[in-house]
Order: sequence, then structure tokens, then C-alpha cells
Amino acid sequence: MTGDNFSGGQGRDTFILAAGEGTDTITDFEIGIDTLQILGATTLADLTLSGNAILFAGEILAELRGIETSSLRANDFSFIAA
Ligand SMILES: [Ca+2]
Repeated sequence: MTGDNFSGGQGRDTFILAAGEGTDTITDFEIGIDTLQILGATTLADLTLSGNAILFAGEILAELRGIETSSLRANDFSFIAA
């Protein structure tokens, strides 16, 4: 999964993640610029962040290549409740 604006991931991208969709590998997440949008979750507390993986509902939603999830902040996420 890379930025979806046809510019090689430059600029502000939203990566949409949901349980039941397998594990996505995000290769070019930019902290403070891009957003991880989690479907079905309501707060950051619903997620488990471990190493470079984002887990929700017992599933690995995504792995961020080259980024430790401990570097992420609440404003790197947005949530859409199911
Ligand atoms: Ca980007």
C-alpha cells in the first residue's frame, strides 16, 4: 500500500484499514502528514500498537515499513465507527 495520489506517496494520504481485510503493508507512511483511518474503531485505545504493527480485534491490520508504531501520535489516526 502506498500513497494513493499518483505522486509516489508524496503529500497527504489517507490509508484506510479495516478488520477482515487482511494485513496491509504500508511502505511510505509519513508521520504528521499521512493519516491512518481505522474503520470500526472509535479511539486509539481500541488498537494495539506493537513494533511496526497495528492490531485491532485480534488481527494485524497493517505493518508500517520502517516505522515503529511507538512513534505514532493520536493525530496520525482517524476513526470511523462501524
Ligand atoms: Ca504521503
